[in-house]
Amino acid sequence: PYTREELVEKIHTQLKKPRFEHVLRVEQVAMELAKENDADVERASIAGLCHDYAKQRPDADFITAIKAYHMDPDLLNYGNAIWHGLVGAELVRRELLIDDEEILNAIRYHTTGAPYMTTLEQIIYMADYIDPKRDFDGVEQARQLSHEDLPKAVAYQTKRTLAYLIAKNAPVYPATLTTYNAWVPQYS
Ligand code: DGI
Ligand code: FE
Ligand code: FE
Ligand code: FE
Repeated sequence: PYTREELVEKIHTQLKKPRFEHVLRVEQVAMELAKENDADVERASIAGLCHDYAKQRPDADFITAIKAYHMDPDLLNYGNAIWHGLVGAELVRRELLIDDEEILNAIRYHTTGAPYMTTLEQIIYMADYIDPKRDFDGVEQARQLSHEDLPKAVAYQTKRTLAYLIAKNAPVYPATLTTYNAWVPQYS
């Protein structure tokens, strides 16, 4: 496996400066949340670093991967926002040689969430959302909940994201709705 330094170097070649710096901040937040929740800090570091690895890949790379790895063809109806996590995890597996399924799932589900998420998966989902440089209505509440009650924070983000997509008339990926149903009624 690659060391952290080797991963950072590889990720650096894939991302422009603002996105690379986002990834380093998400790593730090993820490590903090891991300490607070007795999760594996090293896995939180790796997943935080790798979560947006594929964010700046051309669409053609994702389309090729969806076909080559026989992924759900419905993915082809979406775009980078959905692909960089769900399909990006396959690129991370092959290009960064990461085979830890929990790290791969944390990357896979960091945008849409999933009906069942381990503590590490919840941590990456939230760390991405509360990146200290993010500034949007509700981010302070999301930060507070993330440090107090992780499942409540997951429910909060899921509800806010769905409301935001609907307000924009954006297409909602079905897994995003499944995440809503699994988390919002139970943890809000
Ligand atoms: O990659 P980041 O910008 O750090 O963050 P992210 O991977 O959480 O991506 C967030 C974007 O993805 C945000 O603009 C909302 C969008 N998104 C989340 N769920 C869906 C979605 N976009 C569509 N079209 N459909 C979804 O279900
Ligand atoms: Fe992302
Ligand atoms: Fe996110
Ligand atoms: Fe991100």
